[in-house]
Amino acid sequence: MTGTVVVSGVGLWKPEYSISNDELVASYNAFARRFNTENAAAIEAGELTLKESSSSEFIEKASGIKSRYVYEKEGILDIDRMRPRIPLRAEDEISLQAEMALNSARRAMTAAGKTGADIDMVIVSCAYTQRAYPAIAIEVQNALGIQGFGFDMLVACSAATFALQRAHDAIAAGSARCALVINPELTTPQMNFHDRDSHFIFGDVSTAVVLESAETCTVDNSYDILGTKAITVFSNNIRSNFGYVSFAEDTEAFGIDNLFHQNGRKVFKDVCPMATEHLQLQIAAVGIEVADVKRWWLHQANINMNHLIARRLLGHDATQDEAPIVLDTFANTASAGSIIAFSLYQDDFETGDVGVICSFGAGYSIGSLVLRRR
Ligand code: CO8
Repeated sequence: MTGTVVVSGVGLWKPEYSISNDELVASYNAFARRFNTENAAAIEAGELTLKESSSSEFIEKASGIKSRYVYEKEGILDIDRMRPRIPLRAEDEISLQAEMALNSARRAMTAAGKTGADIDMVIVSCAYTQRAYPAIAIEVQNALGIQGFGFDMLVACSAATFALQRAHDAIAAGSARCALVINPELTTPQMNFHDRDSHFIFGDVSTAVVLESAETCTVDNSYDILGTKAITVFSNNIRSNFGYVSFAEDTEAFGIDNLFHQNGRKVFKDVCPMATEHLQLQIAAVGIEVADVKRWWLHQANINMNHLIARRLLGHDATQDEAPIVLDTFANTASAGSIIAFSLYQDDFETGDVGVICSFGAGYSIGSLVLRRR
């Protein structure tokens, strides 16, 4: 390929159900009350710890989250279950994650004016895939009638930006013509809804982006990719230990220790300066200044993190136009957050306007793309 790689379409799909903080807290507190009553003697003897109440006010103040979309609601709120109830699908049915992926992929393809025949690379990239193989990406490829290749990749919260960089590089190198990058983030099955510290954090969603050579792009609403950057630095502060080796370790594959857990305070302190520095270097690397950037489509984990990072970059508190917040209604959707922000906050972009997509999270991992409206 010669010339620039462009983003020519974005698609967003959200589930039908949403859970408000009040609904989630009512369920958790009913569970905690029952636990405390049933275990009163053990708590009194110091053998078990009393479960404190959760609160909507804490959740909104500490995270900015007011509600979250979820694939299934009743199982999460049922205190005898506290996890989504998802019917098993047969091997000859489309898998749930592929279905979510297709919902957003078709929207991105429509936006880019592409059919399956135009695409030759599919990456499904997210925090978890529901199975190891065949890849969800190959299932999606098959459903869309795409010739070429597909694969899955996992980079937690940076899965989208890292996959966009992979797609960019493949198109730039000529090993792909047009790529579909999809982030079906089905987070709720990996959450511990019994854990007051984290029961409110995540939501389900799927996003997708089409990338191609500028030479083949046929739509007006498209973006030149001016630069991409990905970094990782090892940290144990955000972990999910679920994995196939549990079977051989004789540990409980679905045990509480294997679900998502984190030291949120430490993550906050470590990641904010890393993300700020990453963005400053990235902007400098493409030869522009912070003031040249119209919009920062930041990862959506915590409103206070986004405010802090934006303030350090801009020197003032960011407006919703400068660094839009979508986590109030979506919560943390792992890698999809910055893509949701990009999808919902770009209609006012004019030719030459520059925006930056940036993710930060587990690993640690930070990824970014600088985009200029064509
Ligand atoms: N209700 C009421 N009080 C609470 C609650 C609650 N639900 N939870 C905690 N508290 C209490 C605590 O007990 C504590 O009380 P005390 O002061 O008496 O000890 C007090 O509130 C303060 O607790 P924290 O210090 O923990 O509160 P923070 O202000 O730090 O807020 C946050 C907690 C919101 C978690 C915050 O630290 C945060 O958002 N940090 C950033 C985390 C982050 O970005 N993590 C990235 C995670 S995602 C990722 O990278 C990839 C994962 C992908 C997939 C996941 C699928 C499941």
